[in-house]
This record gives sequence, C-alpha cells and structure tokens, in this order.
Amino acid sequence: MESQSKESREKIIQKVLAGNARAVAQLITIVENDPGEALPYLRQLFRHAGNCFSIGITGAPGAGKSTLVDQLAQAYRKIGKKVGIIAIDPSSPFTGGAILGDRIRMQSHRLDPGIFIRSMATRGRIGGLTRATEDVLTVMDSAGFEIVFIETVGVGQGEVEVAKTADATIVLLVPGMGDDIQLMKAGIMEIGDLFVINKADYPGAEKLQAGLQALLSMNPRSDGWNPYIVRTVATEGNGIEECRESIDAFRDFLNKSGRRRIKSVQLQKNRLLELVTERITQTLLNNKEAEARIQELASDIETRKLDPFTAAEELLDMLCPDRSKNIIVE
Ligand SMILES: Nc1nc2c(ncn2[C@@H]2O[C@H](COP(=O)(O)OP(=O)(O)O)[C@@H](O)[C@H]2O)c(=O)[nH]1
Ligand SMILES: [Mg+2]
Repeated sequence: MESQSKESREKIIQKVLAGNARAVAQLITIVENDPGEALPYLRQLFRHAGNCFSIGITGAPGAGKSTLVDQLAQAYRKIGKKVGIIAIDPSSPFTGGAILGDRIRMQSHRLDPGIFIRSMATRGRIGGLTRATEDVLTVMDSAGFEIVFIETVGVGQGEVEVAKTADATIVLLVPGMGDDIQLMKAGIMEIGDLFVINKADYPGAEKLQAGLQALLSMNPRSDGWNPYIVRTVATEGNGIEECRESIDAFRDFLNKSGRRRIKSVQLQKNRLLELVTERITQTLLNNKEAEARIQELASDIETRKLDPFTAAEELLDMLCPDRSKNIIVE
C-alpha cells in the first residue's frame, strides 16, 4: 500500500515537472485540502523551483485586476512565456470555489496549455492562505510556469501579506474612487513596485497620476527603485505593453542590483520561522500529555495564578528539557 502510493506520487511529480496541467491541478488540490499530504511532493519539487517571477496584484474589488491580469497574461504569451494565474477568491464556503467570472475566464484560456489559472478560496483564512499560495507557487514554478500572477481580492492587510510573498507587487488604482487618500492610510504605498492607474478612460486619471507621483517622490525607497506609474484601459488593451515592460524593468532592477536575492532570502527566512512556529505548536498539540498541560496552564493563567510568560517557558522546557545546556541561552 505504502509503496504503491509512493509510486503514484512519483508519477504525479514527474508529470508536474513535465508541465502536465492535470497533474498540476491535482497536486494543487492536495496542497489546498491536505497540507500534510502535500509535504513529500513539495519537498521534492522545491529544488526544481526558483525560476519563475511572481507578481502580486492588489487593488479594490472592481478596479479591474482580473481584466488586467488576463491582458498581461496574453502579453507574456506573445513573447513565449508560460503564465500561471492564482486568483485568490473571496467566495463563501457555499460556492466552494471559483466565482462565475473566474470560471468563464478559465474557460476562455482552456485551449492554451501555456496558461494555467487556478482560483483559491479564502474562506476567511488569510494566514493559511499565504502559506498555501507559496506552496501553489512552488508547484507552478516547478511545472515550468515562468510568470505567475497572484491576484488578491482587495487591499486589506491580509491581501497585502499575500502580495508581499511575490517578487513584484502591482498596486491597481482607479480614478475617482478616493484611492489617493486610501493609499496613505493602508500603507499600500510602500508595497507597490509598480502602480497601475486602470480605467484611465475615466476622468481624473491624470490628476491621480500627479498626486501619486508627488507622494512617491516624497517617500523615496531605500532600495533605490523608483516605482513606475502606468495608465491602462484594461478592457481595451491600452497600456498593457507598457505595463509588461515596466514589470520587466523592475525584474531587471532586482536582478542587477542584487535585491532579488536579498528579498528572497528574507522571504525564505520568514517562511522558515513560520514553519518552525507551526511545527512547535503541532508537536505540543499532538502530544496528549502536553495538550492536557496546556489546558491546565491556560486555566491557571485565566485565574491569574500564573502568568503566560512563565507558562510559555514551561512548554518550551517540555519540548526541549535540556534547554539551558544548549547553544541558545538567554
Ligand atoms: N471602463 C473601464 N472598465 C474596466 C476597465 N478594466 C476593467 N473594467 C471593468 O471593470 C469591471 C471589474 O473588472 P474586474 O477585472 O473583474 O475587477 P477586479 O474585481 O479588480 O478583478 C468589469 O466590468 C470590467 O469590464 C477599464 O480600463 N475601463
Ligand atoms: Mg477579480
């Protein structure tokens, strides 16, 4: 039984590496539904990944993210790139998957094996979604998708987190939506490597661009990159080439300046620490004795018999009894 499942696992991995869309879809489903089962796949695929450039897109609902991503995907197809799209979907558990628009989108690309679209339901769990998105990226990356777009649902903190896992982040704005004020509030300014003013057919595009330009020049970035501002009418395909070139310019900047590696190491560090935290929590919760003790400790903390800081130390001692003898000493 064990060897048989190992064999079928190996088959799926080989198919993913060969870029087989069905196998990619199959594995992503495993990643979404059962992160534990996905692990042996991800372990193997990981070393084949690292070649794709990922682009997070954030902007208010209705700003035109999906339309823009579709256009950009076509633009990259034209220059022969394989493109993946991860659409983070605000769907409720009732629809359980893609919203109608995205389903239609997926169908329109179905005949092109060079485009792979996958939507992922948030179901209210942004934290886990960041992890799942990274894993899905690993799958698409190892399957040979060279450009992967991650379309988020909005501009909240969680979306910002998801967008930050990408190599580049596009912030999409629309004239006349009071976006200029929102920008400063949400801290969105700092995450945009490229600002796209979509629906430039609406009045106020120039004014928004000028305001944005002013804001950007008042807050120069420490890495030396000056974010481009591009105006698009995504529905018409206007400005799309310029947008793609701007993405490529940022990628060149990242590579030439060495920022790509620095950024990537930072991302891997965060990821590693998150994984360790998760594993520690799991290890404790999977142990009956520890779990019971956690319950007791929580109860004692609640009645103020014990403070949470001391309790945390006790749990760490349970995991690692010889802590004081180890290299990590406070
Ligand atoms: N007038 C105009 N409408 C656009 C433009 N881009 C997108 N739209 C429309 O805006 C609506 C929302 O677009 P969508 O891509 O679904 O937005 P998302 O929610 O950000 O993904 C759709 O009806 C699009 O056809 C544009 O540049 N100009
Ligand atoms: Mg959308």
